[in-house]
Amino acid sequence: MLVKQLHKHHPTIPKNSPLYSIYQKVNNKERIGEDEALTLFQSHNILEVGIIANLVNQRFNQNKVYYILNGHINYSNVCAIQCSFCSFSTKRGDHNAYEMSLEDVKNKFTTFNQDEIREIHMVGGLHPDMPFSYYEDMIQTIKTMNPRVTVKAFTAVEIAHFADLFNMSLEDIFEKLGDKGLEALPGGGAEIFSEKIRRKICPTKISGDQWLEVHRIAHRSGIKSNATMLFGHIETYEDRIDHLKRLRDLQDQTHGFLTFIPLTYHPEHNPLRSNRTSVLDELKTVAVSRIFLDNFPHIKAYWVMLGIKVAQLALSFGADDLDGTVKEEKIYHAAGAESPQMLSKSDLIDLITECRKIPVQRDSFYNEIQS
Ligand code: V47
Ligand code: SF4
Repeated sequence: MLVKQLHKHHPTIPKNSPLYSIYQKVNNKERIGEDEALTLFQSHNILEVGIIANLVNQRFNQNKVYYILNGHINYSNVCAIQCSFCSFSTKRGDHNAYEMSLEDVKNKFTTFNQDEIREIHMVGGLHPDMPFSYYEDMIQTIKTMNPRVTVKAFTAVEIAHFADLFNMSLEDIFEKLGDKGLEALPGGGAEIFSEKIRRKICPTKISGDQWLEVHRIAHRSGIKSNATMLFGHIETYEDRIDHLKRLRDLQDQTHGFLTFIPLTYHPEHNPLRSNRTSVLDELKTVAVSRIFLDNFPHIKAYWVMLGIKVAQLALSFGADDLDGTVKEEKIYHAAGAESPQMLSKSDLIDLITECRKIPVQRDSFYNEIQS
């Protein structure tokens, strides 16, 4: 009887809690401001922050948790710039530098289960001199081999690099890559938009405003995208909130973002700093993102980055998506992620049902796939 009652009524926050007014606001479907986001970040009451995040998540996704059968292809780790948090990039000629030929991409793609796979996540470093046709051909090859697969490829940083290198407008790039079958952009390269922090961690990368501009043009060209935030290094709470605010503002204008993915900084094999942030900070960041980004339908708990157990916990703190099978991801594993190289479909279903949530297989655009 008691259990039944607990399930019927969502948990609430006591009237004397410092978070009560924010709780009420969110409960009334009002948008919270930057000051309120700071109050949430500064709160030590992680459970109350989670209760508020759950209000928003329930509104969007009820008890569903999404997953996708996907694979990663990192076509090259050669990169023209060096970000201080990156353990993946190399300079051409380094002993571990690699470039996949079109044939290599084909072979890699055939290692994925062709009956199951729905999405390829394809990104790489900023390669100094591959021709534009290389990128077009990679997309076309995958689409020709398996038309059911969505190609989600190239971060805004790579797209801006192509514009620069091939002297093309962003519109032109999206038109040409779209013709070959590009359907979505992954959310990488956003890092933290704050100019001050960017100068320290990725001084030669495009600015935050340029990143947003690439996504704006993508959305205008009919290409949906994701957004990320790299946190837990040298940024402040204010920097995180500024980042979320700029994303929320763009989403108000375009509605082209599908999901937001907070990415915890991993410290191994890169020079930025030596330790990683706490699990509490990770959960709080998931929760505050869920509450603040009231125009993003989904928040992804990327299990490769959080680790499986924290990703499961994040499902009680506002996240509704675990990403997917993620076969052979390289960027996080280079930076010390201890998670496995891949999960199977039944692993994902088990992880979600263990949390008493409903597993839903999706495509890249969150259409449900009956399986
Ligand atoms: O932009 C690089 C991050 C991102 C480290 O769109 C690091 O569905 C932590 O964007 N520690 C790429 N993070 C990954 C990414 C992504 C992942 C999963 C799904 C989607 C999606 C996008 O990885 C980079 C950078 O922010 N990164 N090095 C590191 N040491
Ligand atoms: Fe290059 Fe991307 Fe690594 Fe920066 S994060 S060094 S742009 S691969």
